[in-house]
Amino acid sequence: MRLTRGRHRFARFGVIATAMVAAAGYSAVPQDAVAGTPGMVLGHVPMADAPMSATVVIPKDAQDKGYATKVVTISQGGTLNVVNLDSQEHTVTSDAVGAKGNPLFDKWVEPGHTETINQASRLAAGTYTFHCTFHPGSMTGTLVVEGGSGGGVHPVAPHFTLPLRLPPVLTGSKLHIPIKRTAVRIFPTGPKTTMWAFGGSYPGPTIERPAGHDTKITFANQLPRSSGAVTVHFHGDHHKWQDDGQPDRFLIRHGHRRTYDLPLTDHGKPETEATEFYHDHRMNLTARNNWHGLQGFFLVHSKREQALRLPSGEYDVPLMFTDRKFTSNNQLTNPFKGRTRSMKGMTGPSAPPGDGTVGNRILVDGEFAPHLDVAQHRYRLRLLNTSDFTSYDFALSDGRPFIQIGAGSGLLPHPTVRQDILLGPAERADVIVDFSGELHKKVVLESVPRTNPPPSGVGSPTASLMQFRVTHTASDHTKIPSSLAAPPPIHAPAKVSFTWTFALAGTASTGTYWTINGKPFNPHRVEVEVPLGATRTWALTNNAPITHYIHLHEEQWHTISRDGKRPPPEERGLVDVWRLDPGETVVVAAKFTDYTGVFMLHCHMLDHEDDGMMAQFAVVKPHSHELPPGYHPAQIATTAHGARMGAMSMTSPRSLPRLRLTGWRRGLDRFGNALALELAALGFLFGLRRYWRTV
Ligand SMILES: [Cu+2]
Repeated sequence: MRLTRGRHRFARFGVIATAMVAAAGYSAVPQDAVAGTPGMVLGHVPMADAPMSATVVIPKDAQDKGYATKVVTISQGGTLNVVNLDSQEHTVTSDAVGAKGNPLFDKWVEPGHTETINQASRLAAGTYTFHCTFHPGSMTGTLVVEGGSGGGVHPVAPHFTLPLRLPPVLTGSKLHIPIKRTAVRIFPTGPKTTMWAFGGSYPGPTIERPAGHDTKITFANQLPRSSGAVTVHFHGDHHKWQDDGQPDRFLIRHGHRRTYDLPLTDHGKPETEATEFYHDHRMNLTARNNWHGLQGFFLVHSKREQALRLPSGEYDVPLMFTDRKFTSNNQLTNPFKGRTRSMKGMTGPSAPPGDGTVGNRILVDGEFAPHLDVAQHRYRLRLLNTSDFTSYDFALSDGRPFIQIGAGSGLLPHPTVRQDILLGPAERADVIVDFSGELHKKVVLESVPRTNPPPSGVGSPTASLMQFRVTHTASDHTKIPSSLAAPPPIHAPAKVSFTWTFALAGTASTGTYWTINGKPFNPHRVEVEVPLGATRTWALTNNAPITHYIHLHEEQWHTISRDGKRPPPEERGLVDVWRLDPGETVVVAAKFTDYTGVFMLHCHMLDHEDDGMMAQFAVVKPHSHELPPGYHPAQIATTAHGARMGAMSMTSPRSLPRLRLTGWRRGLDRFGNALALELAALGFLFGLRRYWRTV
């Protein structure tokens, strides 16, 4: 996207880069694979003539075009510079990493700036691939360091020192989980990392419950007062709107507690089995609160799943992947501090699209580069990406495939064979990996660059994430059935009744910001109402210049089509997050059962969500347009901008042409609306007081 305001220096700190197998990002020169790379002229550069200084040029529209300098050569000890001629920030970040997993060089460069990459001067002779951490799909290049005495900094392959530490498991029907600061062992050496944690662990305890069994979870906010109120969303679950982790209502304030009631049923039947997760959803602060650690697994098990004889127990392993950036003392950096202190108006709805809370270390279940000792047995791995921003394209180092059996909110109808699996923030994939016949082998789970991303589509970093060590034998009574579990049938209307459009609004002169249907998020506004019991077909369209991952709350959703075609096999189960590359449209459907109330949809790249790419729909009693107190329909949006954009973008049958009101009439109209809102807010407060007394 275009960054049209100049004050973004705090908006993007980090870098995605990665812990990589050294060989993936580095080789000693000369090297055939590198010489064969398009644009490389290694053979034409006489070794003795390698320049003492060279510059990587980032051109205008680099996100689409890549670096202007695809290959750059310096003598060992020479100077490497970078010039950014684009209007966005970019980085030059090595794929290869050092002893602690940091990229060997990593330079962030603002629009219009020139920087020197000092770390490049210390490198050993060799060939180093690099990428932009914000655009790893489209921006890649190669640095060749020539000559020298053989000394210098070399890449280090990850040692996978720490054994994988699974979070504690909670299975009770009434759970109590404090939310507090805790010290987490993320790296094998050095201090532990202070995080905000559910239940004192990161990830939080894995909640495992049978579908159809009511579950009450009480969270107590014991974080420092300065952390503010939090709110917990059960991602993928179906429950009352009060228990949905509303961004600015039903909060858990400092020193208080709140009980969430999850019946785990849908229309009187047990919910589908699913790999869900729970995480904070606080308005404008979701990225911050998740970065600090408020994330955990929620696994729902079903009877039909048990009958399938899939790997279970110790052979069912939830794996949460997420990137973070650390200080030299192993503490989380705070990319949000600068934003909230000195960027007033630069966060929240209508903030400029400063996307990219990214890290340079990828954690697996809260550890950097762990290993897991496995048996010669089939394993069910539940892959979940909880990064604020980054996507990963998962693959196994020995080239074996994943057998994907589930996605998002449930099992797939049939297993599907995947060589690699791209998951954006909040996406899940349940896969089976078979380690039989592999005794004493080591297999690395990697992130690989996304194959042929569409123009401006999201890419993925190269990284070694964790290692499986096949250490022992075990008899295996599991199987991979040819049929798994079809999603419950749905009679979706053929006609799309509402379209959600994700885009930028504004102009270069006024500044741009993220929108849904032309408007930034307003927690009081409801875009569309759905009568309880109705089934609706909606379209999700990405008109923005980059990929978004769109999440719909509350129901478990069917994907009807992707770009006019039948969805791919991995989208034929129930899902709740869809990757939308630029220009893509996904048609989805759900039956709205059990609960009236207000629910969200948003981009799950959490900076986008916090910066306004969020909206709400309401489930209402049939033949009623009654919204809970404190909400109003989009038609009476009170800001001039909201009204204008709302009128332009509504495609609901309910949306009426806006009346051209005269000045005094408009004033009266606004006064009326304001009064209605005040009264509604009062009613809401009284309701809330009553509610609080009852809990
Ligand atoms: Cu987004």
